[in-house]
Amino acid sequence: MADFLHVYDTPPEGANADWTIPQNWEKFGENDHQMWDRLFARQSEMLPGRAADAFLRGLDVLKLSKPGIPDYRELNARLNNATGWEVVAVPGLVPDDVFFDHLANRRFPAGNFIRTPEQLDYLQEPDVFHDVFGHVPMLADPIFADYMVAYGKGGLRSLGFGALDHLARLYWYTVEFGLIEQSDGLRIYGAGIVSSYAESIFALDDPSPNRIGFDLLRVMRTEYRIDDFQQNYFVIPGLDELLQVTVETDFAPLYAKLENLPDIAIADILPTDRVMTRGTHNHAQRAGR
Ligand code: HBI
Ligand code: FE
Repeated sequence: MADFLHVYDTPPEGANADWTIPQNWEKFGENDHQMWDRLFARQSEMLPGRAADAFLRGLDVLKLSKPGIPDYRELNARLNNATGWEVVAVPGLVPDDVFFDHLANRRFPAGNFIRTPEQLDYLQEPDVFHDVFGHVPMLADPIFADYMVAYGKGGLRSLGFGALDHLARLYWYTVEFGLIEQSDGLRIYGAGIVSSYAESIFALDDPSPNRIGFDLLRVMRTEYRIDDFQQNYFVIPGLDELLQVTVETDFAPLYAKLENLPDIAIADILPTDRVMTRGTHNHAQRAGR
C-alpha cells in the first residue's frame, strides 16, 4: 500500500465495523452530478470499439447512462439481479483484509466522493467515477463476477502466506489494467483504463507499452507503476480462461516458487513471453523514468 495514501487502521468516525458508510445519495449536489455526467459523456463516446463487449453490456444492463451519480438503491437492484453483487459505499481506501472480505461476499466497496475539476484526469484515491463506472459494469458479467469472488477469497488466503504483494499484481494487471483478445480485436476491460480518457487510447493505440499474453506466474512477478500509464498490458484470451486459471490453480506452491524467483523489471520481455507488441517505451523515457 503506497504510504502517501491515508489509510487508517480502524474505521473512521461514523463508519460501520466493515468500513461501509451510507451512500447518502441526497448529499451530492448539482456540481457533483455534473462532474459525473461530464466524465460519463467523455468515456461513453470513446469506448465503443475499444471496451470489451462485457463492459459495454454491463453499462447497458445497469442503465448507467442515466444522468447523475448513480443511486445505489437503484443500481443494486439491477446488479443484484444480474450476478448477486452489490455496491457499498466506503470513505476511501480500506485495509486489504476488509477489501478482500467484501469481494469474497460479492460486495464492491466504492469511494463515496467525486473528483474536483482540478482532478479531472488524475487522482490518487479511487472516487465514485472510477469505482462505479470503471469497475461495476464488469461485475454485471457472470464470469467476471465469479472471478472477483475468487480473487477476494484468494486475497484473504494470501495474507496467511505473506503473499499479498504478489497477488496484488494479479489484481493490477487484470481488474485494473487488463486487455482482452476478442474475435474482432484487442479490447480494454480494466477499470483503471476504461475510467481514464487518455489511457483508454494509450493502452490500445500507443507503440510505447508492451502487450503480452497473460500468464499467471509471469504477472505475479512483474513490477508495476501507479503514477503513470502502464508499461505492460497483459492480454487474456477470454474471461472464461481468466476465471478458470484462478479457480483451478493451487496458489500455495506458486507463492513458494515466487519466493525464489526475482521480480521482473517493468519494461523487460522474457524469451517465454507471448509478445503481441514489443513496446518502444518512448512514453516512459520522455517522462524520464
Ligand atoms: N480499498 N476502497 C478500496 N479500493 C481498492 O481498490 C482497494 C482498497 N483497499 C486495498 C486494495 N484495494 C488492495 O488490497 C488491492 O488493490 C489488492
Ligand atoms: Fe480500481
